[in-house]
Amino acid sequence: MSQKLAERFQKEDLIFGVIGLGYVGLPLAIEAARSGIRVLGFDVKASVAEGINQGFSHIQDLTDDEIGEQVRAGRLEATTDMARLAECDAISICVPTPLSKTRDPDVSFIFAATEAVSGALKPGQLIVLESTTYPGTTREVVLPELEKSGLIVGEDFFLCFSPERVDPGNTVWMTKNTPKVIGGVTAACSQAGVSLYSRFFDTLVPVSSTEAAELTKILENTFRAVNIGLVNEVALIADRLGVDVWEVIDAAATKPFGFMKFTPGPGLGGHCIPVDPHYLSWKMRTMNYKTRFIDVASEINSAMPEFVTGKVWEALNRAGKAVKGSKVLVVGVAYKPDIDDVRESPAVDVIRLLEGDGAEVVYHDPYVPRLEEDGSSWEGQDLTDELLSSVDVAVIVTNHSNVDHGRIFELAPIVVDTRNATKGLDGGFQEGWIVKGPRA
Ligand code: SAJ
Repeated sequence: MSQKLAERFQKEDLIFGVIGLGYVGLPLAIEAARSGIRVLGFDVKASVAEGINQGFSHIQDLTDDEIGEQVRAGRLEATTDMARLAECDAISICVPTPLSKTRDPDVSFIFAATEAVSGALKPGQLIVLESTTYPGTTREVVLPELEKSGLIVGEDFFLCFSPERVDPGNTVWMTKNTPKVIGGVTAACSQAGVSLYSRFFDTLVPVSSTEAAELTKILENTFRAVNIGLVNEVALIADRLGVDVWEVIDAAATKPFGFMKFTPGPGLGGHCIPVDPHYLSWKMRTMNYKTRFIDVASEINSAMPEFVTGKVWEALNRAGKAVKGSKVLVVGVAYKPDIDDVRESPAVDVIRLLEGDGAEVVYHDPYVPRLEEDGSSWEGQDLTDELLSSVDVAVIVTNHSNVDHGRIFELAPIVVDTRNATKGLDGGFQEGWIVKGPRA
């Protein structure tokens, strides 16, 4: 590593800019600040910037004190003024990479951030893209925009890709102690990235290019989407065979090698796992290659809400009731347990399908007091005895640890359980996902 380069990003008075202060950018900013680096956070939402400057946290994984401590120490300041990017020695871009309405990559947030960086680009700056995206984005979208400044990458400025690996709600693996992959456009870029990031990440994993780093991240999330798709198909198979899929997966998980446990569920939620593989399949379509595993897994995962509502149909039918006019309680609408995020949550699909069949749908989720989606909104209900005895069926979609599923099992007349939350409860019978109600 050239000594000069290392020194540049090891200097005490370095200013580190982070664009995008969400569940990725804000923890990154806090880790850098904790290491003694002065951080300037950038967000397009004034409310986010103001909240941080007042010492408030708007994300679940950070407390107000953790934010306030760095703000009061003068190591963290947030702003919406993108011109201040010129004050930074290094800048990380942590903006969303959603899918467009046509399920194609939407890199508009990356492009907007890159334009702002390009406008303030100065010799010596290190730019790191962290947003999950298709292989080639850093070199094909970010680099050309930055080179409009006339500066040369690897000489005048440095450009890397380093994927985020934030698992919301995970209290074991967090920003600092999760190994961090990083790849530069040139060797000097990688050296610059490693020099800076080694100040606040415990373990760095340098790779040979930005494409290698981009594909590493997509592989990680595609691995999850495909394996979740596999166990969801096993759930469909077990249902047809009259076998308890939870028993089978728990038994398979006793294999001490060569097996990794995934669990079936109501579908795939979150802003990563259902989204990121589509970035790769889109990119490969432009290269006339069909990413079959991704496409099949997506087909199965997105069909799970219909499987769940089919179980509700079946359970009500056994009681001589139609879905139309029935009152259904959806338990848990966040996209996974013990978090408050509802993005891409399969619970919304389940609610819409049941309402489309004429059911009256109410929900309970202690993390989500109010659910809003595409112009519709629902108020969360308290889990009272009156509510539980007033519904025709309760369907457990997300199994938060702080919800008393035993009480739901006891008081609701029919229970459909998509998460094995009622495992081992006596009284009812375990027949697939209809865990309580009249037999077939
Ligand atoms: N899910 C299943 N069965 C499983 C695991 C998950 O149905 O066995 C569902 C969940 O209910 C959820 C969705 O899949 O709806 C995604 O779950 P997730 O556990 O992958 O959680 P995310 O999307 O919040 O975070 C993931 C990270 N999670 C883990 O590694 C456990 C990680 O893959 C990435 O760091 C992160 O996405 C990201 O930001 O890319």
